[in-house]
Amino acid sequence: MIKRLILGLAALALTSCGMLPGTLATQPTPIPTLTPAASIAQDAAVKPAPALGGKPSGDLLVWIFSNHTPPVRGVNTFEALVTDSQGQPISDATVSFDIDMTNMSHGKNVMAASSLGNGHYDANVHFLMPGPWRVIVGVRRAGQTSTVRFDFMVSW
Ligand SMILES: [Cu+2]
Repeated sequence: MIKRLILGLAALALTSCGMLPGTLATQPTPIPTLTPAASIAQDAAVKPAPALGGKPSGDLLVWIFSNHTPPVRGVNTFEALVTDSQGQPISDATVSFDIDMTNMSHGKNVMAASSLGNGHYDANVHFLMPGPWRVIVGVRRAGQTSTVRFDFMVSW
């Protein structure tokens, strides 16, 4: 019964996008590999896994990692690393992951990330379909919110 319901929801999700899996002809693009700053590379807590890339936002630097490379349809664990411009971890922020497809909208889907300490924050994110997605990482700190966007392909 539960399985039936889940399958029904999946079919509904696909239908609501107006796309069937077979019509997704987009070739997955490689996800940029993180080239960490020397100070960050020395941080043993940083996972050696390939990342979705690192980007500046104001005086912050934000990296995003996934436990799947590339991310896959279904549940993935995303981890953000937030540092200052010198690579020092920022551990007192409130971090969120706002995900959606870039070629269609699946509505608002924002996950609050948990702090792992040493500038790391993680949350499980759920991708309904393969194809082009983006995550907007929100970093709230001292009353100010910075956002950093990463675009990537989700595979089957
Ligand atoms: Cu979709």
